[in-house]
Amino acid sequence: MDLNQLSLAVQKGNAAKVKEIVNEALAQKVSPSEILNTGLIDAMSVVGEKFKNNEVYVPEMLMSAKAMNAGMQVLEPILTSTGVKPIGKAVIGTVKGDLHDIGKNLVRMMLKGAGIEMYDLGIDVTAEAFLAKAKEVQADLVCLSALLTTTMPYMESVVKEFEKAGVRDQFTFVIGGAPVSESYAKSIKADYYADDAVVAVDVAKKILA
Ligand code: B1M
Repeated sequence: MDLNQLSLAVQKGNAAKVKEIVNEALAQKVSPSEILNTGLIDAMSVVGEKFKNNEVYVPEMLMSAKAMNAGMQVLEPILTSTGVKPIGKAVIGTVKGDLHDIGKNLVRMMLKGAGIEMYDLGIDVTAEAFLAKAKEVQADLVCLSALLTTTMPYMESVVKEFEKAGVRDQFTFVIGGAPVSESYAKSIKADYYADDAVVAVDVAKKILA
């Protein structure tokens, strides 16, 4: 199956076509990870590159994001299906000021698939909201996502909020997102950095083992 057609449908923001091709690919036994990586995620990189070069603008990026989400919705039941008993709890969200949620949703789905009970706070999440939810559900992990260099510093505000409340040591922070790095995680005293959703699962399993 030619997943290039899927990538093109995401790039064009054609959600209906994306759904159709993902269903078709699954019926032809193409693996969900190949559909995700080759068809969906790569398309967003192309869109990002075009945006950088002023070949597409915010409305087109938004259409592509909607199309990508349509594809992910089809894959979600497969990615999150797990027969195992929950191994822990995690709160996840995209930090304040940041509206990007595709990567965060992907991390949520994969962690859920790994048997972690997920509490998704969505986008534009304040430090106070992370703290309140983490305490309420007695989370093991607090997972922060940021896609902008301008919102990444807010991750430190979240860690500081937990310090201020005197509960920092009760939670393990995992952070990620395109501009984030291992050294940045260290610099803000987050516990772990995960490069992508697959690494996030490895990291979470290691923590909860
Ligand atoms: Co925006 N955007 N965007 N955007 N957008 C980027 C991020 C950008 C790199 C594009 C570019 O210039 N090439 C650029 C950021 C530049 C920078 O800061 N250095 C950018 C910009 C500038 C902007 C605006 C400022 C544009 C404007 O208004 N002028 C604006 C900001 C809005 C805001 O947030 N306040 C904006 C808006 C948008 C849309 C709303 C239109 C839309 C998002 C819609 C949505 O998410 N529902 C959008 C999109 C779609 C993108 C690109 C094209 C795609 C992002 C994406 O979904 N990638 C993006 C370009 C790019 O990434 N190449 C771009 C696919 C996704 C699977 O990858 O999110 O990286 P990603 O997630 C990965 C890893 O990062 C990691 O795992 C995921 C899976 O492997 N990961 C984690 C993520 N979170 C993690 C958490 C973890 C662990 C791993 O642990 C907890």
